[in-house]
Amino acid sequence: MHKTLSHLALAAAMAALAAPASAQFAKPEDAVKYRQSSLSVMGNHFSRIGAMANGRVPFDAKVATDNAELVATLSKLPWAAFGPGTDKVGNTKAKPEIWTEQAKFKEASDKMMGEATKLAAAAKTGNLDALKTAFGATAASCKACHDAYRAQ
Ligand code: ASC
Repeated sequence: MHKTLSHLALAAAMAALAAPASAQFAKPEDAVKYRQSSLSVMGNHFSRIGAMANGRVPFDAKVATDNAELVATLSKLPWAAFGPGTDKVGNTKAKPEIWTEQAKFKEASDKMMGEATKLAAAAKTGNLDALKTAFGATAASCKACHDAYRAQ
């Protein structure tokens, strides 16, 4: 019995993972809200690291690491919410190029996730110069995507 139940649970979990990303949102508006929210929370934690990198608040490696790990985790979230049919919804600033240049958009998002992972590693070293360098590279990857794919 337990074995059957756990098989069912596993099958359900696998079906959920295999489902197209768009199927995870009841409405296109929900996808837009999700991607805007995850990017907003990510930006909040990123800016706390920026405050240290720019000398506005004292460098604390533990705080920087906690925030950078959140950024690295959050950086994985927005992309599944840029599914088909979510291009002209509500107050989105997403440019049509996201859907016409999917390989390039993926490359840009992969770049940002990679830089965020490096930022967390840099924060952990406790070396402020390493943090500054990695913060700059991560910010550049945010900006590159905004410049190409976000309307003013
Ligand atoms: C931030 C934030 C962004 C990026 C970007 C970098 O702190 O919220 O979107 O940095 O402004 O240019």
